[in-house]
Amino acid sequence: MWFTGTEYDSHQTVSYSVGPGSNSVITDISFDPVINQVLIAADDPNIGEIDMIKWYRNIPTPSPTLTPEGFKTPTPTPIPTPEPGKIGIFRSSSGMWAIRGTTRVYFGGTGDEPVYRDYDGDGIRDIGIFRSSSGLWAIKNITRVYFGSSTDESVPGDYNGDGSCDLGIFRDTSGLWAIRGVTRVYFGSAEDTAVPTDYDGDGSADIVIFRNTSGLWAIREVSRVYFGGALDSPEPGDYNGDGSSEIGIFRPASGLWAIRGVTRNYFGGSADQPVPGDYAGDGTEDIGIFRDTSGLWAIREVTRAYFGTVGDIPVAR
Ligand SMILES: [Ca+2]
Ligand SMILES: [Ca+2]
Ligand SMILES: [Ca+2]
Ligand SMILES: [Ca+2]
Repeated sequence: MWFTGTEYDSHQTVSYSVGPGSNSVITDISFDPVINQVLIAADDPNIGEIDMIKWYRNIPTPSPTLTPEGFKTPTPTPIPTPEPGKIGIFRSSSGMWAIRGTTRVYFGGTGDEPVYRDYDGDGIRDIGIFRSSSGLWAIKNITRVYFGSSTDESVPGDYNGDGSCDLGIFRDTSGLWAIRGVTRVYFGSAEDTAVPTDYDGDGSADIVIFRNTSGLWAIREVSRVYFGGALDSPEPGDYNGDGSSEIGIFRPASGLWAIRGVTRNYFGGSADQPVPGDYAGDGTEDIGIFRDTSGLWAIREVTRAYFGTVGDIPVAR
């Protein structure tokens, strides 16, 4: 199913068409004054898993800018900087994605795992799901491939350092890491949690496991350290903004955040899901929690907001 349409502004009407296929029907047309956009939604009842939505935005006419005469220096191709962490949720019961202040779309459904990363390297995270029952990766407007199966854990990351997230799975029964188009290696086992991120700061995600029975962090070809234990959730990230990730844990029972070599703080507790991310957009990971019983997002020293409800999966990073 697809849409065509004209851009909306305050003096025009929206036109649209839906196709191909005779079963597609318009299900919703509404205007959201908060984000100043018109929404048109459509659904093919024979294709239940993914609904499509299109927003039409009031785009102001750019004012002309004066071009200086004379010598011009070539403009280097800008390297996209990663966008800041955003408060957002995926509601698998309906397939709804809601990113606070920007996006509300339907993509995926029950049983799907949200994999919200930048798959095309433009610096903007893309909406996507991994459906382990079939191994489907569906990345909105970018790709749809089958990679992995029901025994696999998704481990998306930029393993080759080209700026785009690569599709990958960790099969703990054999310790296989299969990164599509990049590598296949064996590292870790059934007792391990995969925690890939860039620990050595070379721009590529590293293959890493956390073994909570012993607190072992094993970073392939880099190091092995012991930090944390059985009660802890591994939460690595670049908490000091130096370009490489630190080992870190969240201990729900006490609300402890322990970031190796950086900080120890108490924030949140056993009712909370850890959602660290760079919410301030300064290149440093912030400590944060999502409490689905109340929809609370509390980001330490950055913000507090209410967004989402029980059962929603946070997709902050
Ligand atoms: Ca992108
Ligand atoms: Ca890549
Ligand atoms: Ca690395
Ligand atoms: Ca760091």
